[in-house]
Amino acid sequence: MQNNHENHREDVVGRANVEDTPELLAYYDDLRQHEAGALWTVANKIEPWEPKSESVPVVWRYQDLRASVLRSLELVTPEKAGRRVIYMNNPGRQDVHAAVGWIYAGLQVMNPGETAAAHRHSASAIRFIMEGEGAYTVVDGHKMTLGRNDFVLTPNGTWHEHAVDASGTTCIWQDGLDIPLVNALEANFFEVHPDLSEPVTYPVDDMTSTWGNPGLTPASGAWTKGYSPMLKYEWEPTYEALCNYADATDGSPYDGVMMEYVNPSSNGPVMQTMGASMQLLRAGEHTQSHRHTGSFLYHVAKGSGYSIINNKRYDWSERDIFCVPSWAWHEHVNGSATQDACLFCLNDLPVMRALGLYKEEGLADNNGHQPVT
Ligand code: GTQ
Repeated sequence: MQNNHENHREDVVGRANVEDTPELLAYYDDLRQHEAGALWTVANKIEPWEPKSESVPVVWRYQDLRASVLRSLELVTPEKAGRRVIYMNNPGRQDVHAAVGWIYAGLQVMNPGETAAAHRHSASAIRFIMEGEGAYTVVDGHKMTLGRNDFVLTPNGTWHEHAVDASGTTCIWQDGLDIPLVNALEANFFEVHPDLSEPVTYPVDDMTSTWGNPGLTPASGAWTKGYSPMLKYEWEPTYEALCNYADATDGSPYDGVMMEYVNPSSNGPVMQTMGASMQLLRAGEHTQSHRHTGSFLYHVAKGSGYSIINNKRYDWSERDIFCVPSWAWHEHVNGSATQDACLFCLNDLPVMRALGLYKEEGLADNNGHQPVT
């Protein structure tokens, strides 16, 4: 695999047009002795290049994974495993456990009455609830009850634990974290809570009640942290907002009717390293193709259809997870002529934007549609 990586580098970058004479080869050997090398042997500065992701498009079908995820209930406990999670591995990536780009994803499962101990780390996380009743997460003393298609943050540095009420049912949710990015930046700290649990010190769901009111912000609510104080975003108001917005707009030719989850104190992304959106594709809608930098992990919250990613068709239905790597052409199709479809998306756009690396272009040819090969 390392070879693949090297080959790939050569395709993207190309070698300079310098011939390997015995004199030069000896010179390269000499440089190696000093832990150095000649730039023109790894990167020419003649040909243009553009991002070529090592990650490949993948659909993780829930129908295929669900039974395996449930099987882990019999094999390990959250006490022993820390977190009972099956992670998603992008087949193009052998260097780290990534679903796409520098984003990690997993499916976590818990039985009623189980708890996963409180811990904290520099990586930031989100959870998107897939099935089950009675799940909750506690973040720095704020307890959040969680239902289907709810989305919850566990931002970097916050103590967080997960559990399912004894009166609930088996719960499965998607985890999404920036672990590969934070590890690549060599900035990850991790620690288990000394008491294995963090007491609940606020009224249940207080942050959603305080910050989740459309067009209103708490008068005494200064918030200076880098992440959204609205730690939980529920499905019902999200879907209602999308339906309202759909009445008022044609939407984007590339994304349909799309809304971003925001930090209500800044209108910026929910966390510094990861952003999230929910988009509605109207019945029969077929968007046009575009591509942009950044890595995108989609979760089908509602409906079914397909996406065309770099000239290949990928079918999806409710609960499937799929990815669009950086700079890949993509267009989405709602497969139903009568029902809308909704795609939740986790991405690293805040990183791309903060570092000045965001770039986007639309497909001009063929009315904006990719040929499927
Ligand atoms: O729930 O805190 O899938 O720390 C991976 C690492 C979940 C979590 C994961 C984690 C968590």
